[in-house]
Amino acid sequence: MAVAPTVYNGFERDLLMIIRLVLAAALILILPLVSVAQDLSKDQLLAELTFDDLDQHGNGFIHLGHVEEFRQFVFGSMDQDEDGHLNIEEWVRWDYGFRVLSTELDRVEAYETALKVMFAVADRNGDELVSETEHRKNSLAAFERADLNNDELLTEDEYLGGFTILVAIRAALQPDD
Ligand SMILES: [Ca+2]
Ligand SMILES: [Ca+2]
Ligand SMILES: [Ca+2]
Repeated sequence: MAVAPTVYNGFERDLLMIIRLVLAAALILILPLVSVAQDLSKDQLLAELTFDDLDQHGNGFIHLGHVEEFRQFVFGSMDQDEDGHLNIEEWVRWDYGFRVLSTELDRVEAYETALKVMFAVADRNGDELVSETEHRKNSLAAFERADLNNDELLTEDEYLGGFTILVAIRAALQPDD
């Protein structure tokens, strides 16, 4: 079976992971620990950070091409054993910085549950693996759902408000009350 080539090597993967963790840690240190759930929360900031990563030209819009490029990077980075599929362990273990945040907010269980639900959604054929094709379809579906005016661009509002993967993670980080 052909395994999709990945342009990122292990070092780059690790580096990205480290950068994420450092950024997340920096956010946690900078912001006051009180009133995390209110007003401009850390997860909001982290979400905006992902938008800025995707908005490569800094013009306030994300193209599907940007999302696909980033998705390929994420897939390669998640697929630790490089077998071309994501299993649930690889899926849950991967972190963009939100795990650090979930620990900080004492929401690890909710965060992991959200990830497992997303895995089940992405695994369309139910073989307990997410193939690259499934991963791509999942990402495309999230893009289309978020693109409220169907102009094939996501504004920051569309992305933060409607990109399912992000919305689910952020919801999991909110306190129950
Ligand atoms: Ca794998
Ligand atoms: Ca599958
Ligand atoms: Ca749009």
